Parts: sequence; structure tokens; C-alpha cells
Amino acid sequence: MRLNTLYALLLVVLMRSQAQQDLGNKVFFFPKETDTAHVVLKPIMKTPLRKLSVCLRSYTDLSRQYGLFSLAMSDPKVYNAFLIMISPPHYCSVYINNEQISIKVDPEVGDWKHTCVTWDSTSGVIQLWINGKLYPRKVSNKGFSINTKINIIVGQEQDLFGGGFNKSQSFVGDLTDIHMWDSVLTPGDIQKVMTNDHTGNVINWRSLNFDITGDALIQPNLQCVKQWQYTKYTQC
Ligand SMILES: *[C@@H]1O[C@H](CO)[C@@H](O)[C@H](O)[C@H]1NC(C)=O
Ligand SMILES: [Ca+2]
Repeated sequence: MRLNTLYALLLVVLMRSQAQQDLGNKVFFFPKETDTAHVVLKPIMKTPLRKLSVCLRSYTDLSRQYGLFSLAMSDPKVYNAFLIMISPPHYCSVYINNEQISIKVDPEVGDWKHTCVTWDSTSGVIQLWINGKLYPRKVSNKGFSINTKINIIVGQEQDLFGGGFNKSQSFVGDLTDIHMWDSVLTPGDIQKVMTNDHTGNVINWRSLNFDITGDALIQPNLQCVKQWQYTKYTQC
């Protein structure tokens, strides 16, 4: 009887730590530059990734380099297995298997920015979409795949598996609507993601399993983007 109660309690604790949250109308807010504040995003992933798409929205006034999305592999040790780094005002870098691909983009403006990156191992083709605009495509690491021993972090950029943070590359500001897929989104899907009409099957902002460490907060999204093309901001 007592053992049963103990098991029941343990189950509740386990289920709580596995709980998924719907973060619709919420943001991760990173209030200041640190080398600690970050969020680990736990993916749903059973097989290696040979295709992927990552989309998220960001709002920052940083003018220095910062990491937007950091995926590291532990075995083999590939800490920039998939990384999105921004170097304002003109460059967005996508790293696959530690190879840096820089893409020249329109200058940063003080506004919400919706970023999607897709990669297909079959061709190596990388697509970068910012606010629904496709930038010139690039190629990296044809044939590479990302195995399941990974750690995904926002707020910091990993120079080690789950660590090696540098505050000069940390993110400061708001992040929201983070989604990841094990496929390459079509242009139509990307339009849907922008209007929050398509959710990820590897990471889903509306059903997110995550751990917050350090000085990062969940805050209401004060400017929800419902119909990006038509009325840019609506109240939540
Ligand atoms: C931290 O990042 C800055 C800016 O990118 C760089 O100049 C510096 O060398 C980095 N420090 C370490 C220890 O990696
Ligand atoms: Ca670094």
C-alpha cells in the first residue's frame, strides 16, 4: 500500500517534469547580458535528422553578434551541429556540422523579426527566410545527419555540450513562436508559420517541453502577430 503511494507520487513528479506547456501569447524574455541565462528545449526526436526547419520570432536591440538557436551534438562532439548566429546589421550565419555559411541580409531594424532556416542533407541546400523573404540559397554538409544525442538551447550559444557560454554572444530580448520540424517547409508552410497557423513536430511552441536556467523569464507577448501581412500587430 505504502509502496503504491510512493510509486503514485513518483509518477506525478515524473509527469510534472515532463509536462508540456502551451506558450501561445508568451515570450521568453532575457533581460540582460549574462553567460548563464538560457532555456533548454527538449525535442521530440526518435531518428536522426536529415532534413530540418527551424522558425522563431525575435525582438532585440542588440547591435553585437548573438546566437538565436544553438543545437549541439555530444557524440561525435559537434557543438555547432546546427546554429543560427546573427551579426547585425548585415549578416546571418547558419552553421551545419561546424561549417559557417554567412548570408547577407537586409539591415536589422528595431522590430520583431521572423526567421526560418531549412536544411536538406540530400542536397545540402540551406534556405533562410526572414519576415517571409527568401535570401540567396547556400549549400552545406550534403550527406551529414544530426543524431539524437543533442542539446538545443536558446539564450546562449554552446561552445561545449550544454555549456561553454560567452556573454558577448548571448541573446538579450524576447523570443517567441519557436518551432522545429524534421522536414523542409514549403513556402506555403512558411507563410502559415508566420501567422501562427503551423506548428513544429520536433519542437512545438504550443506544447513545449523546456527547462529555464538563470535570469530568463516567461512574459506575456504584448504584440501578438496574428495576420502578419495585413495588420502587423494585434493585442493579445
Ligand atoms: C566571446 O565572444 C566574443 C565576440 O564574438 C569573441 O570576441 C571572444 O573571443 C569570445 N570569447 C571566448 C572565450 O570565446
Ligand atoms: Ca561561442
